[in-house]
Order: sequence, then structure tokens, then C-alpha cells
Amino acid sequence: MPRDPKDAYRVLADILADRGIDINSLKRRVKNVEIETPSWGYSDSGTRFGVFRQPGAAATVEEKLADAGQVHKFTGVAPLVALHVLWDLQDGHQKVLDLASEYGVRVGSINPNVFQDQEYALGSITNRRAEVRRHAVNHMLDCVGIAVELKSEVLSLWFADGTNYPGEGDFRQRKAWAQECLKEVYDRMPASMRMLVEYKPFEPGFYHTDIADWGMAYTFARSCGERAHVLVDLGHHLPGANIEHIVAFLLDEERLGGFHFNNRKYADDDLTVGTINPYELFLIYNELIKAEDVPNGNPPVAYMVDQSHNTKPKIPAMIQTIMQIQISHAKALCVDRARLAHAQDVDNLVEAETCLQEAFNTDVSPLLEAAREEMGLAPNPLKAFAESCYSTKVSQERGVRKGLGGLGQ
Ligand code: RM4
Ligand code: MN
Ligand code: MN
Repeated sequence: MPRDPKDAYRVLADILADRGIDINSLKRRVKNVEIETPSWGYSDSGTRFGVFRQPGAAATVEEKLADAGQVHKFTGVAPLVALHVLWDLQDGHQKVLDLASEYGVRVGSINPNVFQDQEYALGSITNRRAEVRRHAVNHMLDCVGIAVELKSEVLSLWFADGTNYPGEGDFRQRKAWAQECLKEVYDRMPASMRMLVEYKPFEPGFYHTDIADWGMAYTFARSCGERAHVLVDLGHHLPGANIEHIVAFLLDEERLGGFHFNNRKYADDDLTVGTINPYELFLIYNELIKAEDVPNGNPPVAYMVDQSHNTKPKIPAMIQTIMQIQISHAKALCVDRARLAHAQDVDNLVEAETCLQEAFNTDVSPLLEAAREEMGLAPNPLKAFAESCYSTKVSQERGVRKGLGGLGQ
């Protein structure tokens, strides 16, 4: 028998009340979320073995903003779009601003590209040649200007810098070059702008990468200044890394700048967030909620998706992603904090872990559906999008093209 949504909501409200949690306050919190989706998630993508073209995949910045607008229209919590300077910003910046507002979204982080030009084969900000480092810094300085014009306050940096062979480079010399370049860019950012420094343990450098882990990103960020923070991409850790611990540590240091949400099974797989290891995502959100409840001086956290859906249809895949994030967020809000704190106080390990397990096992769909209803949305965004026939329409109009996507175009 199909469940009555009102009954399900009342049952959940009672369960939460027993945990000392007011369902209305949770509803406010799940409504008050802004997630950024990546422009490159709407265009054709693939692996180094090939790119798969889908009818209707976005090929211009206008189409990417239009598709992102659909994700926001049906989820209500994805109003921001990350832009990649090389892939998206050939058109005039005013035009991009106008298009964003036409499609009901805003420009989110600005992502420079210092990894695709031929001259970056042996690195950008750690390249032995001063003229290549200069070129990379100039590009990032241009991006600061672009960000200002596009009213974006986040410069999000990822470097492909690294080496493939022992002996190829001098780690400490490269560290000094990276530091010098980052500081020059940082010093030219307006006071309203933040710099996010992303790390990655391998690929495309398979022997070493210059910003390999959170500690290195943190060190670079600290030596730039207060507005440089660490970006945690969930796919950029070696197997077994305790990401929730890293998140808590960075929050405590007031340096957690943002996330690139995705999930991994083997490497930097960019699979759908929360699908391979949902408990990990829940535990990460658990740390974020704790920090929201008792704020310190940590900057606002940018919640960004970094996924390219090579074989799934782009827009439904992104809506599914947003829904997955909402589920983990909502579950982490369901932890009985007082009971957990007490269990920790008296070293009751079973009870403490039970508090987390109970929250993780809570069916939060009645809460999310009620929140969507209050936002004037359909309870199931994926279904509502499918019924809108937008995909059929753009597939027919756009067809299959080779466009301005991301990597591999
Ligand atoms: C990297 C990293 C960056 C992304 C590039 C293209 O693995 O996740 O965030 O911009 O890929
Ligand atoms: Mn990333
Ligand atoms: Mn990545």
C-alpha cells in the first residue's frame, strides 16, 4: 500500500522529537542550502580512452547555464554554477552574467585552467622555466579579474603539477616556486575574494604531485593568508583515508573552504556522491553539522559538485546527485547530539556509535518531500524532470555535437 506522506511525516516528527529535535528547524536547514554544480558536468565527457557523445549534451556556455537552471528549477538548492575559464568564457562576460540570470542561476567559483596548454607538460607553477610559471600566474591573475566581472568571490585552484619519474624535479625547489606563484595571485585578489587550494595524491603526475594532500594544501593556504582555504575533493584521497577526520581538523583550523563532491571506488572516479560509500558522506556531514551548531571562525563552506557523468544522461545525473547530497545532509541533522555527548562522556562506545547508526538509518524522505512542497517543488525532482520532457526537447533541438566541453573535447 502506498504510504500517506502526511502520516510518514508525523511518524518522523515523533522519532525526531524523541531525539530532542524539532522537525521544523530541520526543514528550515534543508531548505537553506546552496549547492554549486559544474558547467563541465553538462557537456560531453569521457576518459582518456574516449569521449562519448550524447544527443542534447550542452556545447556552449548558454546551454550549460540553461541545463544547470533545470537542475535548480527542480531541486531548489542548486543556484550556483562553477565555470572553467578555458572551456566556458570565450564569450563576453556581461553576456554570461545576463544568461545566468535568464536561466535562474548565478556564477559560482571561477576555475582557471593551467593544465591543458602544451607548455604545461612539465608543470605550471612548479615548472622549471620561469616564463611558463609567469604564464600560469598571468592566467590566474586574469581569472581574478574575470571573477570580479562575474561577481564571483571564489577562485578555485587545481594544479596538474607533478612528476612522473624519480629525479625529474627537486621537491623543495618546486614547493618554493608554487608558494611564490600562489602568493602573487593571492595578493592581487580583492578583499572579498577567497582562494581555494585543491589537493590530489596522483594523476596526471604518477610519481608525485606538488600538492598531494590536505596538509600541503593547508600549508600553502596558510602561507598565502587568511582568505586562502583548503578544498576537499572527495575523490582525491588514497584508499582508507579518513576524510571526516580531515574535515574536522580543517574546520578546527578554520581553513575548510569547500568541497568537490563525488564518490570513488578506486581512484579519482568522479562517481555519484554518496553512492559507493554513503556512510562516509554521512560522517562528513556529521562534522559539518557540528560546526554549524557551534560555529568558530571557519569561512563559509562552498558545497560544489565535481562530477562528469560520462555515460549517464547529464541533467538527471546531476539532479540525482543533488538529491543524494540532501539525504546525507538531512540524516546528519538527525543525530541525537545530547545523547551522543553523554555516551562519549561515560565512554559508552556502543551507545555512541548507535546514535550515529540510528541517524544514518533514519528515512528522511518525508522531511525532504515536505521541504520541497514548502518550496513549491515536486516531491520527487527526478520524476518531475523526466515528466517535463526537457531532455527530449533539447536532444531534438541540439542533436549530437562536438562542443566546448571539458577534458577530451
Ligand atoms: C581534477 C580536479 C579538478 C578538476 C580537474 C579537471 O581531478 O578534480 O577539480 O577541475 O580534475
Ligand atoms: Mn575536483
Ligand atoms: Mn578530480
